[in-house]
Amino acid sequence: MKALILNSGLGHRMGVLTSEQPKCMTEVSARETIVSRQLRLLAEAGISEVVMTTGYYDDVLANYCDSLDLPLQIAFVKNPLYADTNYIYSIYCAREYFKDEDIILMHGDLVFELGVLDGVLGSRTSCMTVSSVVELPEKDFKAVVQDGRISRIGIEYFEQALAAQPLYKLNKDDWKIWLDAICEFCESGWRDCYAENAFNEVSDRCYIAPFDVKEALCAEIDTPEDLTQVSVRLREIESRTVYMCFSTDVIHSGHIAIIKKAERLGKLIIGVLSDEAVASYKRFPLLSFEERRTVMKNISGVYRVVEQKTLSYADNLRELRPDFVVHGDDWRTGFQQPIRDEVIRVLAEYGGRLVEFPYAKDEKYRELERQSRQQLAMPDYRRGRLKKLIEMKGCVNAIEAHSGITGLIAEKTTVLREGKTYQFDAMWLSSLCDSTAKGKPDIELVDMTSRFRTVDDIMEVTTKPIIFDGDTGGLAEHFVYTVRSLERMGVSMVIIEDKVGLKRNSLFGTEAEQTQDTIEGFCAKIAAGKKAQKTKDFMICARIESLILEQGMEDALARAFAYTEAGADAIMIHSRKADPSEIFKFVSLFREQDSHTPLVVVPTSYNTVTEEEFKMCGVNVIIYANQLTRSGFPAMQKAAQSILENHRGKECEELCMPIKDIITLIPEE
Ligand code: SPV
Ligand code: MG
Repeated sequence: MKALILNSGLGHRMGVLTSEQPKCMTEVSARETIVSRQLRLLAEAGISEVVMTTGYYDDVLANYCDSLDLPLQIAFVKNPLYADTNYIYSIYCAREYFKDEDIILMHGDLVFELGVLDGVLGSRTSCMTVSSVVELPEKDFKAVVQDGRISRIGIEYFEQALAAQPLYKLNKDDWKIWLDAICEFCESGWRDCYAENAFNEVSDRCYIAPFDVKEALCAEIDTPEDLTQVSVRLREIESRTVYMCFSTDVIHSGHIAIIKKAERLGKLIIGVLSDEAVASYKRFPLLSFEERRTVMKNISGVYRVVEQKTLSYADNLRELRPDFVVHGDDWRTGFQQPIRDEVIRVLAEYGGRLVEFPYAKDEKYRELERQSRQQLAMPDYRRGRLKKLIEMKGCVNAIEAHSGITGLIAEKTTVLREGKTYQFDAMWLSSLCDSTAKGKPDIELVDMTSRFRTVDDIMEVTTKPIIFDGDTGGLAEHFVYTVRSLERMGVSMVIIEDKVGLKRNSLFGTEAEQTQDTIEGFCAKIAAGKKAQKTKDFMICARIESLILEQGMEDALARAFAYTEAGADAIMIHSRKADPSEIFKFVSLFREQDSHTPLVVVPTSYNTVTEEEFKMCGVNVIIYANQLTRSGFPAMQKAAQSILENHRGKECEELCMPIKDIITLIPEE
């Protein structure tokens, strides 16, 4: 598509401003003239060829346009009769430059904002800019609109008319009809009228729709007063800001395309979602916040980058008050919908606007996301992530998983509440649940090979970090092999408990005979494990059974400090009381002497304490150790009973997950 710009006239009403140059070279801002702005916007919109008719000061204008160094090929066509004819004749002079193609036609004294040009260019039909909110001008163009199309254009029409500005997009067929009429006019000696007079003769065959710019800037500059008004509007337009939020760590062409569109609306401020917010709603970011911020800062067209700490835009919008928020239209449904609703509410507080562009659903972008997830599942990526999450969030949670399917539940369960998304941070590979799933008691009977098999099943279908319940760790000589195997597999942490002999589940407490290891013995096991490990990321957590075995707080604390001294990366304090006070007491006494070693709790019996309360008192890892197993098996028992009672499956159906949901939970690769 070519652009035709009409610049043959003098613009004598501009006074001294046009005494040495054509009107289009009048400055409209500190940086731009009318023509330089028109040409820049056309070039940015992807137009590469311009035909410009000239007359007065044609050399000055051509030299000036060349000096702008824009990626445009400009053909200058001088109207030799510029002093005595109107622009209908300038168009006639340029007629040979148009070969069966759509064009953009504009007067050289027209200043419009970008959205107007975008709208005109995006119109499928031929169109002319009009405004339904601007008062009908006495002496300027008006367009008569009938049945959704323009039937007349001229100064003299007031009935059924709208204020109109000479900016057109003309599809080739309409343009040909109009141009033929222009040629006929000029060849019959009608050279001093408007080109629109020729259009009025053929408007029944030449379909031009009105394009309503409403209050957007689209105005001709005829007088110094017009210039003042337009310059003020432009300053206001150029100070507009646009806000977009990005969580992505893989920038692709779809992101660049939407950034380019957003940037056309104003100075683009990008909100980069914090690591914590990304991890909570999507997946752990492959690139840290700092890296993502640097990438965004260096994308051309990005004016400023800020952090967005939550999925909710509200805080940033209230602080920055952008004129526009830009987003893909994908968030109109699904879990992002409440976030969108909130954005609309906050924008309404100060008159901002939401602009949505069609979401790029390209398969190659989905593939990129799939690859990122696969990368997160790889041992080297997965292993270190627990440490990073603890550093990032202060306190993380983990839920039990004992199979591929429970792993998927731990991986995919998401809850959105009050603009925040919640997911589990990690998975706990419980010895109790792994044994129970195999119908065996939790006494270290399920051997390591089988336990590793469970880890493998879970790892194959998930990406989240894994905390492995290592029971007692066995003999120190055996434990070193366990450490290496787990580390190699990509497990993040092993927790071993300070017991020896036949291990029974801790929740039996003193009902079952259990022997606690000596401090020296257990320290030696921790030290051997630490020595065996090959990477910095892997963590060995020492689990203290003193409170379970009623050995008292002092013993628990003495062990905690001895174990950290021996190299433990974290301490798990266990209790089977419903009252959490002994746990709080331990945590507070431990924190008096050690502010950094992560503390792990398993609140199975003291289940009234909230995560926030644990975090406040200094806990770093909260493990929901058996809830999936304990909730799953009764449901299965009920289903089995129902079938036996009813001798058929119908009654049990309502207890069952629909097959469709199973299929979505387990996607085919
Ligand atoms: C497990 O889940 O296997 C544990 C935690 O070790 S507990 O059952 O509370 O001992
Ligand atoms: Mg266990």
